[in-house]
Amino acid sequence: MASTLEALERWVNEVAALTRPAKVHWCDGSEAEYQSLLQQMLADGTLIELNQQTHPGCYLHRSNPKDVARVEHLTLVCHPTEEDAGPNNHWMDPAKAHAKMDALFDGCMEGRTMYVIPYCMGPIGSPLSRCGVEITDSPYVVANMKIMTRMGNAAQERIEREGDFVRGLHSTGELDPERRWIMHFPAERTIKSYGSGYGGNALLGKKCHALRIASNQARDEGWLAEHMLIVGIENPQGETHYIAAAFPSACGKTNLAMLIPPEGYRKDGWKVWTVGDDICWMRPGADGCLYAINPEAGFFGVAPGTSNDTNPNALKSISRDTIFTNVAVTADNQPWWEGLPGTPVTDWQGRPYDPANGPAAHPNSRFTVSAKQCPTWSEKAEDVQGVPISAIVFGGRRPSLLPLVMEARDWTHGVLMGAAMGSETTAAATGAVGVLRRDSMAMKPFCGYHYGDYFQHWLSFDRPGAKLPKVFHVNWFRKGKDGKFLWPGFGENLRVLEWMIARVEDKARGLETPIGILPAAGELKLDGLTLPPATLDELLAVDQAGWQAELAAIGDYLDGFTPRLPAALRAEQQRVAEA
Ligand code: GTP
Ligand code: SPV
Ligand code: MN
Repeated sequence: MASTLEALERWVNEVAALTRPAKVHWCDGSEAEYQSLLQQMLADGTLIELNQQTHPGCYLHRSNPKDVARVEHLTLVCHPTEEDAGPNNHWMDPAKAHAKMDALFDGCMEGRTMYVIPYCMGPIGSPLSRCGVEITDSPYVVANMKIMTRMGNAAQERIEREGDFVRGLHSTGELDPERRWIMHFPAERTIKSYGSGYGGNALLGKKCHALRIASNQARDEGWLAEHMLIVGIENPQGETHYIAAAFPSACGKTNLAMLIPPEGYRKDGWKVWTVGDDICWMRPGADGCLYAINPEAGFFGVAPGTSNDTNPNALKSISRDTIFTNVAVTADNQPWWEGLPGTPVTDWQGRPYDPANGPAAHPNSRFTVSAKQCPTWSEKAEDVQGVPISAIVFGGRRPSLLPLVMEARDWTHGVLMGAAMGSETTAAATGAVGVLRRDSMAMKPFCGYHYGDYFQHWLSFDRPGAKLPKVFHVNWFRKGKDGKFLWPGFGENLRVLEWMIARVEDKARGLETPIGILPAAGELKLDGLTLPPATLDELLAVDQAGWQAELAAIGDYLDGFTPRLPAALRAEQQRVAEA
């Protein structure tokens, strides 16, 4: 359709008139284009070559030290009406926000190249996919978008066919935290981001489009855009169940998505398939089941803690053709972070490593890598129909109270479990780390509209003919009195997933408790694991007094979304509190 191309060209021209670049480059997504961007960034110091013998095609980017994470206080959702943004978002009047942003963009690309990146979130041929165009002055952003999305000609052709795309405008600006804003205009399907080059702030296909804007599209069109991994668990009979799990930032999605089964399970023939590690779009199919796609094509994963003990699949994925951001390097120029063997000599800021300066790698240092490099990458990630979801899992960092696993008795109870989620904050966003906060469905920083409406949207999937997944809540992060994690986590988490699958298949009875269904005695398979029985008891205990207080706090939290809080959700909280 010529008219779509015209609309796209008109917008690109408008942006160029405002930002006044020396050159405009339309990205075709080719390998040659990627290589030439790498060369240019190596020449100007944006990228530093890493050891090409041990890490072919791997490069390091050191960001501005004041630009290392998402900035939630500078991230706004500008609905025409403030109410629609909800108490879960920061808001500004759209006209005011546009004026503020356009003043920043005025002439900001002078003397530089403006890149136009057409991209598709999801397989090019999938009806569940959605497209966007990001305009940026950052070659680092272009290179990352090339890895993280289906970018270039194929996406542009789909856009021209479909006639619809999300507009994203980005400039790194001066990287001044005082002149930094990430603005969303859901009604216009538009994003404007200025002053940061960091992942979630700058790779607009990711959180800005695939969650904040897409959550609005999803509500209008009857689907869900979620901060979830998607993993396939294949049993020894060759049957695969797909599980979608929402954990807040830096709380274990990448790790669970790439899990390696414990030895006994491997011997028995269990396999794990990675479909996605951060974002999941799902919608009901004709058979009433929820079908999910991963809109991304790569991983933008947390580096620290990634090791052969915790996540060997991630480590294998990033042994070549990877962009590292804010990691340390060793004497022989290999990337390094806390959790890896070896010794750092240069820290993430390029200084000689000195423990007095803190960790060698930034706690939110990351790798960007094509998903295809993951040894457990699933063919189903390219399936245009998506994968059927058997179970939805919520979880967070909860040092106490929350059991290792519990199952919701029905969908409404499951929505309550998701809405009630809490977690300790992490380095993925600027601000204090380790502070417990509510993070409903792991979407607090990403839900692009009022949480009350969002909870109602979730509840609305429970309708005649629906075959909804079972809903669970997990907690890998319970700590003992010594401050250490009670549960070994990582690969051992498969034991918990196996119980969930047994529940889905009606092969485990479970134990009804006031807070939900827990594994009955003996139902969690622990063979080959040295876990003291007292520890297991602690992990599965229901502390009545603690839960009374928790449920009261959940009630208060939910009341914060009045008058848009669904009455059914408040009633469900009361039901559980009185159970
Ligand atoms: P985002 O990309 O920020 O959305 O994060 P993510 O949810 O994908 O987090 P990721 O899997 O990268 O985990 C981040 C941190 O959690 C790392 O430091 C991991 O080592 C730690 N972690 C992951 N799984 C487990 C687990 O089962 N147990 C424990 N104790 N730590 C875990
Ligand atoms: C997160 O913070 O949840 C991430 C990294 O996955 S970012 O893309 O920066 O949002
Ligand atoms: Mn994330």
